[in-house]
Amino acid sequence: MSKLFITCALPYANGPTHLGHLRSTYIPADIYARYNRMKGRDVLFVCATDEHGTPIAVRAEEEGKPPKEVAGRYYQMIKKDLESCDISFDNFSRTTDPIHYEISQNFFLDLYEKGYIYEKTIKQPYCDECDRFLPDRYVEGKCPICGGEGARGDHCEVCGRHLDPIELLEPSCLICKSEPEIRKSNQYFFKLNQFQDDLKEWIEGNENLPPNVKNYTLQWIKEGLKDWILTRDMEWGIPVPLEGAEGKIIYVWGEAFLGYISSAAQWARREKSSWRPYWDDKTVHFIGKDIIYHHAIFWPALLMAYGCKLPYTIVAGEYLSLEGSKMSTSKNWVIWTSDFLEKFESDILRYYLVVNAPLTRDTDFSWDDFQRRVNDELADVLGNFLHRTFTFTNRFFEGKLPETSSFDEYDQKFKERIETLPEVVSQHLENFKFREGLIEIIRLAKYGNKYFNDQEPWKTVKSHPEKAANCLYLCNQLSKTLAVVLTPYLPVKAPEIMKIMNLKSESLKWDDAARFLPAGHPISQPKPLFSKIEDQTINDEKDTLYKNLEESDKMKDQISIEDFAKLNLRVGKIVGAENVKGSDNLLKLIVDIKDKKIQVVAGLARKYSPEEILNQKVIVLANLEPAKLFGIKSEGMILATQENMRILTTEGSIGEKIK
Ligand code: B3M
Ligand code: ZN
Repeated sequence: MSKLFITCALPYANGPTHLGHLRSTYIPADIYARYNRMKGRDVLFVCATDEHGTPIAVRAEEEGKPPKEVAGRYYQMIKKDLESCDISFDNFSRTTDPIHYEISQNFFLDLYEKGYIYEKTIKQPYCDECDRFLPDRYVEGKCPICGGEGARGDHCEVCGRHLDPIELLEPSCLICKSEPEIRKSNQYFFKLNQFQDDLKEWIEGNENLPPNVKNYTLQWIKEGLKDWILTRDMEWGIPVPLEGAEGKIIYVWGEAFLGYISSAAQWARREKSSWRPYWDDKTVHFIGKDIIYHHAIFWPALLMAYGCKLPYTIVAGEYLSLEGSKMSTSKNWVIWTSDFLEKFESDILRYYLVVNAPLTRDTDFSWDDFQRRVNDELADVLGNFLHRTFTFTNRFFEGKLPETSSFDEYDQKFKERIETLPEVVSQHLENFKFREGLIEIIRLAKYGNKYFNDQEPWKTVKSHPEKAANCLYLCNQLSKTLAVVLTPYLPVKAPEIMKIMNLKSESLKWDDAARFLPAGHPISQPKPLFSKIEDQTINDEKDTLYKNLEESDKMKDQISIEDFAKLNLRVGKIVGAENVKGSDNLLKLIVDIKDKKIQVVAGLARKYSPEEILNQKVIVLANLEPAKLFGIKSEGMILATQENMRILTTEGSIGEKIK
């Protein structure tokens, strides 16, 4: 029996899951796992929470609790979220499990001994105030490559690249906001550069990799791969297993991948089995598109160094927005899994998130569209077809599949479509085209409704009973086929259909889908399978969503009149202006505000030359806490528009206060 190792990206244990996670990663992976099990393949489907790294350390620091305790709380939450969405993991572990430490340290040691890891002294941001190095997300700034704002140490959200914290422009310490200094520290590097050609070859020559993964990755490889720093000066993490490396831990991305293996190893220990044959047969990683870089560059390179088989493919789900705007957990513009599943059944969520758009495209969750699809497609098309078939069978054929007589052309065509459906859906699922498979299923259910209408069994049952019998026989067949091929998508509803049809869901394999039931097979009285969602329900959800946003906006954006009064805004005249050496962006300005002159370092150099800005009357915030920019003291802020950097000028007189 062929084996299959399926993984989902390990969620960070620093927050619960939301619909974006489900859509990009967990639901598609689960459909794939369930489908393959039904195909008779031996599937090992694993995941874990990713419990190291700065997001968790920062969170724990904020809460004043040990990181492991914080992570443990989120582990429970995430596990529950995923279970209530029927994600059928064989194991869901934690990267703080001892087995993960052991596997990660051994992996690191192996690479070190093979000469793929070397030591080097490097410069790193260090916060004097906080008295520590600032790894990764402890430092914030602008992306040095695309200029994107709010890049966090090791990663730019805007261009998706992996960064070195030291390259960040305008860096600041996440905890105390001061500008870090640069200090030397000894770290361990992985010889990533050495794998550049092999990676390129693997990616170019791998026809299983989807285009989004291929394209991004090749573009990054073209820019050239630098060796990758694999350790950090940090307390929270897996200690570097080398002498003289006290106080250093393995970078979270240097061990998180091993979570796939350690979760499988935990499973193997429990099941008295072995995970390796699964890995060696075929491995498929499901991830979100933001971590393509890590999975298509770092991970394969690490595997090459270790001497292990590379994954068969990497499926990267694109993003989900909410009501047309980017999701944001900080603005509460998000739908949490647990909130959603308190009110709606998991299967209708799975349905909507899959049917909405192909996985390889960004898409939007909209409450109205969700209602429309559930009501039109699940209730009116699928639910209605099944319900009328089962009800009719009970009313006119004593709840048994009728005997057939010779089929007319229409019957024959319908029969053929039923017979070919499983193979059509199968082809899509083999190619990770989850939406396409589902659309085929709904399309045939729609056709089933049409066939039922056209055949008018409620009339023919009296005039031509053999015609009505053929119709109901075939409609029941379609119901069975639908139930089987829907099982990976709707793991709760599909067995309910089978129950009405007196079929055992556990024993039904994919290849049974098109096998016809014998005449006489009993069909029970149905209960409605899919109910419609009322307008009121949807309006309530929209209200809640917008109220959440308002509240978080209020908390974030509203200031009191007293807050405003704290701003000492003054009319000032620029009496000195020069470029800051080594910066294309900054001007050093002297601003006269009548009672004194203040020095301001302003990011206006791309817009104004020193000559242009000299003698301009501007509005200046004169009581800003002094800070150092590029080592130069700055005591205020010149007001300017954000996008175009146009200064706000005024006719007021120098020194005048602005209210
Ligand atoms: N923990 C979550 C993310 O960046 C990260 C994935 C690890 S997968 C090995 O989406
Ligand atoms: Zn600091």
